[in-house]
Amino acid sequence: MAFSLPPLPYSTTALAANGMCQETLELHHGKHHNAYVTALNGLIEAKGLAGKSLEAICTEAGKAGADGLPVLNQAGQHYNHMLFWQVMQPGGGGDKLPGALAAKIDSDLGGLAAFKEAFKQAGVTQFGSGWAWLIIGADGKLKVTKTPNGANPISTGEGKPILGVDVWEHAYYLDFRNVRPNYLDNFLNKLVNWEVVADLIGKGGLASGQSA
Ligand code: MN3
Repeated sequence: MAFSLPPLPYSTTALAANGMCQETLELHHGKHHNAYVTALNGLIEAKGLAGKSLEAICTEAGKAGADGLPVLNQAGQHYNHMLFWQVMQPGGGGDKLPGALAAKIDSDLGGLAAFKEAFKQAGVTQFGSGWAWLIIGADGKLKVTKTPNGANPISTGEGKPILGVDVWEHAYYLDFRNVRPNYLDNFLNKLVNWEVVADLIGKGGLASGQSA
């Protein structure tokens, strides 16, 4: 058994009118994400990962600290990118959220505008490479957080991510050059698939369905 690169849920040209061009998606999905999958598969035998779920591998690698980093870098990035592709759509973003999601953001995070600002700030202030997240915390409440490099809220034990944005430079440099805040504004206002995010609350996060 091995991990595999799932196809994008839309074509590589589908997001071009919304700030993510064909070249970005071809490189980011076909090269970067694929390289994480290939490297992770190369670690399965050596690290005794056979038969484990992707989520279990992320959790165990996170608990192992520095010793777990070689696995976490690849397993985390595989998980993170699978979620990232799922939570975008052509013509997404904006302020029309499914009612249950909007209500939970209101009660847990003080409203959509406050959430968007917190999420953007998490992405802007993640120094170097990493991710900004909306997660379901251990107390069942929504929370905004961020992680460096290939880590994620599963590996840190913070909770289950339902929305994530990649702030590695490879995610935005072709479309927004060095201006990460504009990439994050664009993500929130033109790309997020709120229906998928709302669905992931009900499911308790993304179930990768993949095991080594
Ligand atoms: Mn990436």
